[in-house]
Amino acid sequence: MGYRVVVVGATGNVGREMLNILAEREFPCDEIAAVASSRSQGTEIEFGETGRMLKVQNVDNFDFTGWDIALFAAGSGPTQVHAPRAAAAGCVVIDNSSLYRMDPDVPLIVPEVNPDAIDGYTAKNIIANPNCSTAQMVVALKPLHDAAKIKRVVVSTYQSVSGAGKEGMDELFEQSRAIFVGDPVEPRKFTKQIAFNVIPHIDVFLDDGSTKEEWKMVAETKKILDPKVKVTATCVRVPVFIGHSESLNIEFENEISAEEAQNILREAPGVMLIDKRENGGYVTPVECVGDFATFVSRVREDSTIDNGLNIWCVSDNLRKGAALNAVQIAELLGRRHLKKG
Ligand code: 11C
Repeated sequence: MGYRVVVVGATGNVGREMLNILAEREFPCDEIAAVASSRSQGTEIEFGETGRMLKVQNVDNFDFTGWDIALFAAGSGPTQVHAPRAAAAGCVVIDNSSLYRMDPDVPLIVPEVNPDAIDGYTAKNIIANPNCSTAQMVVALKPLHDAAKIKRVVVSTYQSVSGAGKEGMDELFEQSRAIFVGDPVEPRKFTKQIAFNVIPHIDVFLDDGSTKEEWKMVAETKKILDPKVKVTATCVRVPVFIGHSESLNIEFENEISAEEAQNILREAPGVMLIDKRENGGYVTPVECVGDFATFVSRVREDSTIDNGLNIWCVSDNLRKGAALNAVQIAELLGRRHLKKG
């Protein structure tokens, strides 16, 4: 016997990946519902590559009673309305929006990092999924933190346009085409030209001059990994369709060599170390698309500080950064709490 699973926001970038990953990982679904806004009602969407077509249902009148798990990829507005409704109906919500992440009664989970925290989900029947740039970073940091205790991380991100949804991907495509044919370039979703450019601005500005994306990396890392770890971030949008990259400078309390770090990362859950120190011996975003792993390359010592390392980290932001992590949370929930069969 399996689960009755709902995907809310099923027609978006992340919702589609949720359906793909549920199918790929053979999540035990007895029944699956694809749910979205009224605009998509009645359209059909494939359940992964199973050939099974799902008719999209309208979230406004979807009854969550009797459903076990709802994976939400609907954005904060609709989530605010429908996630509490689903949770009150007894359906456990796994939410990809930022709405509940810092709520003390809602666990914020990356299964490779803080699986035990999931036990607190019963307070609200809601579990939060972190921001994509945080998720891949904490997967890479966790085994190193366990080995040598991290004091501080300086991270610079190179984030793909799919983090801004399908509109972001369309904008990169259309601007690239416009530049080739000599048409004018008109930024819409992004604040400046994204094609053949980089933009040091993701999400809204905060009073201290940082952006909300940068704040999320700081606050979410503390909640997931360790409140004592200090993080300072600069988040940058780059003209890549899928795959976020990060350069991490890490300062440890205890000594750790690059070779020790490589050996630890080689065995770490969720991490794939590709670090050959030769031309092409590292991973770039185009190579990580469709994969489950957080790839780590360029592990080296930082001789300008005591106990410092630099690493390069790349992952599919729609997968580990969103849909995969949500499905892994559902798997963890099944193993620990919602046992079936
Ligand atoms: C981006 N990281 O790349 C964002 C997208 O809080 O879940 C995800 C925003 C979030 O634009």
